[in-house]
Order: sequence, then structure tokens, then C-alpha cells
Amino acid sequence: MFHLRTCAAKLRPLTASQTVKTFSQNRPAAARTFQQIRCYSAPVAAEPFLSGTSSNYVEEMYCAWLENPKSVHKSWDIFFRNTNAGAPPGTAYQSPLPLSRGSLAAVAHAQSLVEAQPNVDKLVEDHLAVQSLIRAYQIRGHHVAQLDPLGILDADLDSSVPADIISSTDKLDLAVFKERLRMLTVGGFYGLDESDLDKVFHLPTTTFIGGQESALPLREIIRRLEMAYCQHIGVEFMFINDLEQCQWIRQKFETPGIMQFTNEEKRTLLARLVRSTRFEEFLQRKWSSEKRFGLEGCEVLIPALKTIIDKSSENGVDYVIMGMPHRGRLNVLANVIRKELEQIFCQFDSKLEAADEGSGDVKYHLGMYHRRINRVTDRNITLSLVANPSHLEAADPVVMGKTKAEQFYCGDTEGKKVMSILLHGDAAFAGQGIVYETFHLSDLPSYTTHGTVHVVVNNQIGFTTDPRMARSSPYPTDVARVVNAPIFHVNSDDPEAVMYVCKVAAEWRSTFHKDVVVDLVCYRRNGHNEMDEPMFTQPLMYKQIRKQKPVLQKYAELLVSQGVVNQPEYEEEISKYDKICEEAFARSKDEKILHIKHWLDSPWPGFFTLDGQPRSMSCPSTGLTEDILTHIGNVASSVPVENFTIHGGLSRILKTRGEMVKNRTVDWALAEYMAFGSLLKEGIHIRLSGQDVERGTFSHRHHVLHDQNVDKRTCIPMNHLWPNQAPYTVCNSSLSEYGVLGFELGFAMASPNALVLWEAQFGDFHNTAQCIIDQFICPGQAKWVRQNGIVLLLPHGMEGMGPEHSSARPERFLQMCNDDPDVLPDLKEANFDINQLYDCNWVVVNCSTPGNFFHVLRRQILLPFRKPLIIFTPKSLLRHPEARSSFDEMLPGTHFQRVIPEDGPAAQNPESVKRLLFCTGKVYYDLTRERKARDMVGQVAITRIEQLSPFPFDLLLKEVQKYPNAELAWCQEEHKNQGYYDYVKPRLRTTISRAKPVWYAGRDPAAAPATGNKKTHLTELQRLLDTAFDLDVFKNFS
Ligand SMILES: Cc1ncc(C[n+]2csc(CCOP(=O)(O)OP(=O)(O)O)c2C)c(N)n1
Ligand SMILES: [Mg+2]
Repeated sequence: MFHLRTCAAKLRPLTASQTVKTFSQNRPAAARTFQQIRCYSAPVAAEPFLSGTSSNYVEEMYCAWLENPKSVHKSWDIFFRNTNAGAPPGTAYQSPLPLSRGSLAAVAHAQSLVEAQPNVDKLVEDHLAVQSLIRAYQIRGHHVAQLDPLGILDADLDSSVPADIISSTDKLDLAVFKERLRMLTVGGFYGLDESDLDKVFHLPTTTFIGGQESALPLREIIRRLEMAYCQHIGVEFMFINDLEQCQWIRQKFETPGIMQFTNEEKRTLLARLVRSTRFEEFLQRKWSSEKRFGLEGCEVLIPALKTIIDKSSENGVDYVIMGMPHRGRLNVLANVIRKELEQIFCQFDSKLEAADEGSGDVKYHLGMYHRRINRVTDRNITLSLVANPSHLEAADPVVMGKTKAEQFYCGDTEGKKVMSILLHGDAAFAGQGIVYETFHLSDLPSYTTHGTVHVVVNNQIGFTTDPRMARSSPYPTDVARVVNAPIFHVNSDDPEAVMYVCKVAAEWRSTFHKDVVVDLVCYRRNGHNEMDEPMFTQPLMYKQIRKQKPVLQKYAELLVSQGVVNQPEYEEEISKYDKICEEAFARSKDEKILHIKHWLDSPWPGFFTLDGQPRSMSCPSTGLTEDILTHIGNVASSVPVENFTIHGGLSRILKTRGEMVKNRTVDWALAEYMAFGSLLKEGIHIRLSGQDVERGTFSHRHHVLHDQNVDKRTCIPMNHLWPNQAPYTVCNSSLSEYGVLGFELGFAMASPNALVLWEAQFGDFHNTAQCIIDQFICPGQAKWVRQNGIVLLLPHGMEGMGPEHSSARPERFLQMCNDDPDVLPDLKEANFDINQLYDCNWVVVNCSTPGNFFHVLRRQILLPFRKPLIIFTPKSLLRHPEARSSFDEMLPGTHFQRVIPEDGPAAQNPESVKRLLFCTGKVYYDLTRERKARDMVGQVAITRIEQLSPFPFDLLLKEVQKYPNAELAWCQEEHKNQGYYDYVKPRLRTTISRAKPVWYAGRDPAAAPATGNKKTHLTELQRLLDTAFDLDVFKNFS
């Protein structure tokens, strides 16, 4: 392999590498230093016959050919010529004609033709060379574009110049430039002559540098390519495998004179730069010791975003949803979203009291929602900035999900009205895997938002870390290449170039509805925050930064020199904005109270009262009429379209469902059907997403039927239930938890009138989405006063399947519940159960019956407020003959049972009950089986806690009081340090005022969630059942 590379390297670009060497010797020390070129694009490396030792032979042959083409066989001569002319692999070689008498004559004839037409050959070769040259600029021009405003770094982390193009920086030194040009042309890389520089060449259709002209002199071709690709914009797009898209981009950047701005546009740009710059300066003056993660060094971000928004608004977008990290966030809130300045300024007043409940959040994490007129287009535009945690990039999928939902609810199937803009830091964009996961959602039918504009604030540093230590890819943006997104790198000290790429990015999105990246190559004038000293770690960079003239000053000078504005006008613009800030600052002093609600990114108008309270504090019955249950059941067990052939196995499943409906019972899948189907009838959109959710990991759901005879023909019976029902979306997701859960959380943010569910393939996989759970779902309302009704379905249960696939980690969810284990709430309070739900941060349930699962899903929507709902769902119970519920448990008047009390013989004669066992979930079935086998149904009562959190203190107190002579024990199948024990025990003790002990029957503590050995699993299970029913077992401890 290595040898082949050497050979390939020597074959084609030999002269080029020589060029590089010779050339680099002539370079001044401070200029870019040339290194061995990074990759040789010799197609010959891919020739099938060039393998192993043959490459030695070819190498020698090539050297001989270089010296004298006639010294090798004619076929090699043709091969080397073709290769040098850029023939693709497999085509350079032409087999020699058979050596018959006639063919010998033919060879002689062909040879005489070659010799007789040297000009034709030269002409063809030269044109091919020019084409290659053009292509080289299109592919590699960005590597030498002047992107770093400081002029000291390489945006692609590589100072070498590709051998087949001419560096713009060379032009700084005319002699160097001329030499390089000569090396590339005269007998050099392309085999062109110096005289060729003034020859006119036809331009291929894959370039637009000609403008109206179809042919240009070579000198002019090179100049125009330089202008298009090697100035302040680096266009990276040639990896896109769609010709139309490539042509579109080429046209946008190659057409001569395309980057023109009117004086009006230049003045607007200057005014926006004034706002961006002076805002930071104002904050710095007033609060010099506060962290604000200022934008200094990338002030151009504000006009950049405004340009993207203006252009998108012009193309029909009326809602932009944005996500961004800390850097420049306050500036974006002030100058892009147009949050009232006094509201921002009063966030700096630490003495202001918060009007809302919850913990609140620091000012540079809060979200915002604002509807206003876009002054440039005079059209309405709504801007929403999603609140975010400190965890960089975590908000990306959330923004996408919210965008998808807003598109969905306004029927914007192509993303023409609603779009997302995501901002990134260079280090985070390259380093965080969620960026990749989010990109992979961008083109999936049920997840696409039809193109996101990504803007990277590439200040070439991450906190204290240099890019060279922060990424292995040339650019921080390379991750975007996986989805064929074009990447526009731009020098941020050239505001017009920035505006141009932003315009093109917005046009790209509205033309192709695909992602696009704007990489603002800039610098960070201060430390990571305003308190940090950057000279500790980046001394040279910061010496240069200290010398760097701010972009506003540079641009103002340019416009003054061009006569677009005069100095007094410019100064007037500055003092106008300073006055706005001062006045807002004065008003901010009048603010007495902080309203976090004013920072809501997703208001739900109409759902709450005007002052943001729930419309009631009660929940109606979640039961349904028999007719509705039967109707849904019948659809769930049929194929509601004609001529649709389903799999035989599925026919049997549907038949069984039909029989259950006749018997007025439901299993898990049917209960879910009933809940979904009835909510759809009530106009509630349902979206179920996750890996393989359409069929269901455990093959129980089958919400999408597949025609066995027609490829890709599917039917979703849930969408055939009622004439005017809400739509049902069920979608298999990409194999991502972090990305997809974030996305669904965002989707659920958009409307309270939707049931959005994410199902983990197995519950334990949720931990790769831990950040979404910890930073958004658990504390979201406390930090950002926004409610969210997302449902997590987490398959959980010890089935002997080993340490993975067993535990959804209930202990973690329970540990994060905000209810106090040691304080007994006022149980007499009216609507105790609803108030508890209202106060909690999330609801955690483990249902033991399909009926209860049905109720809790419906309750999620019938509640007058929204809370995240975590459901540990079963695996073996999906098919357990006892895990069935009768229609009677689902009729009007019925509701979700937070606790299912004992209802067998023990409950008839409670005084004689010796032990009251509490449990949750599937272990209940093991316990009842064991109790029956031991004939202890009168001695042991078993009470199921279905809603673990908020803890049903009221109902459990009743249960305990009912069995005065019983000792209390908690039984779980999970290990002692896991599961529910640590959560339940103190709360049960509080319930009974610590009057009795609460014993434990279950597995010992362990590091892993389960054993990998099936036999050990069964032994452990038997042991815990033995403990649960041995009435003497705790005697010694009392
Ligand atoms: C997931 C995560 N890890 C670590 C951090 C700590 N942190 C905050 S800012 C920062 C550097 C970010 O650099 P970059 O993305 O380039 O943005 P910049 O601050 O340069 O604008 C780090 C490491 C974080 N906020 N989130
Ligand atoms: Mg950075």
C-alpha cells in the first residue's frame, strides 16, 4: 500500500512536487511555508494492474519515459500520456493491437498520425490542462483563501499550498507569484507553456468565470479563479454529489462582479455593525466585572444573522427558530431577536427578585420568543431563541424538533415558512458528537426541517485550547460534509464577504431545502469570558489581537473612503445607538421584579389563563365508552385498506387482537392503541418516535402494516380511525438516543395539544441521551418556566437477559424527583393528587396492567398542565396471559390508579394479614404466583405502587392503616442499590410517621444491573421470593 502510494506520487505530480520544493526555497520566511503536498491525486494509483511488486516496474518505466518517451513501449507511452492528461482510473491504459501483419501496419499508421498532428495533441492536452486547473481551484481553492483576520493561522490547520493552484498570498510578493505561476505553467504541473498564458481557451460548462464570455486567455482564467476562490471566501462544495447543486454554487461565486452591494446595503451593514459593537462596549462599561461571553472579534455575527433572516423572510419564511451557545447570546437577543434592552440589562441586577417559581437560569442561557415586523422586507416575522443548558450543542436537536413541530402544525410540508438557524462554536462543533447525530436527522422524512443554516463562530480557540489540539479534521466544520452541506468559510473582517455568503446560504436553503454552513473565521478579542486572561496560554495570538483594528472601525474607514458615508454620519449612528442603550439602562432601574416568563421560548397561548395558570386543577375521568373501545379495537385488528396483503404471522396477531376485543379485554399493545386512538379522536396529534417503534422492538405493536406484495406500500390503521381525527405520526428513528430524544423534546415544546413519545429500544439505552434528560427534561420547567409533556417509554425488567437490556435505571429518575422524602404533605388538601402532579418536576410510573398504562397515557393530555412522564414499560408482560385488562377497567368513570391495592382474600380479612408487601411493575406477577403456590393469599397482601413519583402518600397511608397487624416490606427484582428501594423506603417511613420498619426483599447490591447467567438470575429470583414470603425472616432484625 505504502509502496503504491510512492509510485503514484512519482508518476503524475513529480514536477509539481519539484515545483513545490524549488519554490519554497524562494519564499520569504514569514509567508506560508510549503510542506510536502498532502495528497497526490494520481488516478494511476487506482489502476487495477498496479499492485504489489509491479509498481516497482512501473516506477522505473515512468522514469525512463520521462527522460525519453520513445524508450518505452508505445502502450506505456500512451498510458503515461493519458495519465498525465488526467485520465480517470481504468481508462488511461489502452491495450496494444495484436501483432498481426495488418495490425503492425495499423500501429505504424497510428504512430504516423500522432507524429503528423502534434498541434492537435497539444491543443487537446492544453484544454484538458486548463479544465484541470479550473477544477483544482474549485476543489482546493479554499485551502489558500485568506480566511484568518489575524493573518497568522490557517483555518484548515495546514500551511501548505496545494501544488495545483496558486496561492493568493503569493501575490503579496510579485516575484514569488510570478515564479509560482511559471512553475505551474512552464513545463510544470499542467504541461502548459509560458506562451500559453496569453492563449485563449474555451471554458468548460462547469465554470462561470467567463460571465458572458465562453473563452478567456489563460492569464485571465487564473486571475478570475483566484478572485472567486482564494480571497476572503473559501467555498467548500466539490464533495457534493449533485451536479445541479454544484453548478448553482459555482455560479454564485464564480460569476464576475456578482458580489455587489448598493450604498444602501453598505450603510445598513455599517449600522448593524455599530449596534453589535456598541452593545458589547456598553455592557463592558456598565458591568466590567460580569461574565457576558461577549462577541468582540466576531461582531459581524449580528449583521450576518440579520442578513440570513432578511433573505429568508424575502423568500417566504415567517418563523425562525434559533439555537446558540453562550458566545454573543446577549447581543443576539438584543440586536437580532430585539428583546427589550431594559429586560436584558436588569438581568445584571443580582438583587432583583424573581416573580416566577423555579430556580431560573443565568442570563446567557435564557430563551426568547418575539414577533415583529422585519424592517427590510416589511413582513411579519417570529423569532424564537431556544433556552439552552451549558452543555454545548445539546440544544441542536431540540431546535430541530421544535422547528419540525412548528412546520407540522402550520402545514408547512416543505419548510417554506418555518426554518431553523443553529449557531456553533468552532471547538464544540468539531468535538461534540451530538452535532453529527443532529446532521443525520436532517434528511430523514419524519425529522427533516428542510434545511438548517448553521453559523459557526470560529474564533480559532476553545476556552484555552488551540484548534490543533481540539480536532483532527482540517476545518471545524467537516462534520457537515456527511450530509453534503456546502460550507462557506469567510474572513470575518470582510463584512461584505460575510454578508454575501449569508445571502447565498439563505438562498441555498430556500432553493434546495438542505443544510448549509457559514464558517465565520474570526478571533476572540478577550479571554474565554471577560474575566479570563488569554495571554497565559495564547501569548502570540493575543499580541496580534491587541494590534487588530476592530472590524467596525475598519469598515467605517472603508465606507468613508468610498464616500458611502461621511465621518459625522458615522459618529451620529454611534451616538444614536449609545443613547438607546443609556435610556434603556435608565428604564431598567425601574424594574422591580424579574419575570422569567418573559424569557419563554415557546409560549402556549390559550392553554393557560392570561397570568399563566392552569385553567383548572382537576382531571376528568380518563375512561372511554364501550363503543369507542370496540371501534378502536376493531380497527387495530384489521387492515383498513383494500387489496393489502399482510404477513401471515401478522394476520394471526390481528386475529388474536380481534378475539380480545370480542372478549372485552386488552393486552399492552391494544391498551396503547386505545389510548392513542381516542386522543386522536379528540384532536390530539400523536407522535411516537424511536428505534424500530413502528413494529415495536418486541414485535407487539405493528402500527405500520407492510404489503407483502408491493414494495414500500404501507398502511397505518391508526390514521383510519375517525373522519376528522388528528394525524398519527409513528416513525422509526436513526440509531441515536441523544439526538432523537432531544428532537422529540423540541417537538413537544411547540404545542401542549400533542402527545409526543420517545421509546428507547431498551431502557438502558436512554443513558446516551442523559444530557437531554438531566439538562432539559428534569429541570426544564424550574430553569426556564416552560412545561413539557414528553413521554419516555423505557422497556425495563429483569428477564435474565444479562446486564444490558435489563434496567432502565429507575433509581436515577427517582433520585432526580423534587419531592421531599422526609416531609408528609397535607393529605387533606383538595385535589391532592393533582396538586402533587402540578408541583413535581416529572412523573415516574411503572404500570402493572395494560389498563393503567392506557389511563396514564390519556391522563397526560387530560391534565390541565404538562409534565414529562417517564414510564418503565414491560417486556415479558407484553404477552403475559395475566397482564390483561378488561374493558370494565377503562369505561367512563375509571381513571389511572396511582396505587393498586390488594383486592384478594387478604383484603377481605385485613386483620389477619401478617405482611404487607409493596412492589411495582412486573415482579407483582412473580409475587402473586409464589403466594398462590405457598397458599399464603390470606396472610400476605400485595400492594402495587403504580405511580412512584409524585409519591402517593395519601393512598399508601390508607393501605398501611388497613392492615394493622402486618409488617411492611418492599419487594423489587432490581439490586438493592438500584431500582426503587432508596426512593420508596424513606417516603413509606414518612407516610407512617416512622412507626414501623420497612423491610427489604430483593437482590443484594451489585455493580452491574443484572447477572449474565440465566441460572444465577433464576436463583436470585427464587431467593427474593423466599424472602418475601418467609414470615420469620425479619424477626431477628426487629
Ligand atoms: C459539553 C460541554 N463540555 C464542556 C463545556 C465547557 N466549555 C464551555 S465553553 C468551552 C469552549 C467552547 O469553545 P468553542 O466551541 O470554540 O466556543 P467559543 O467559546 O470559542 O465561542 C468549553 C469547553 C461545555 N460548556 N459543554
Ligand atoms: Mg471557539
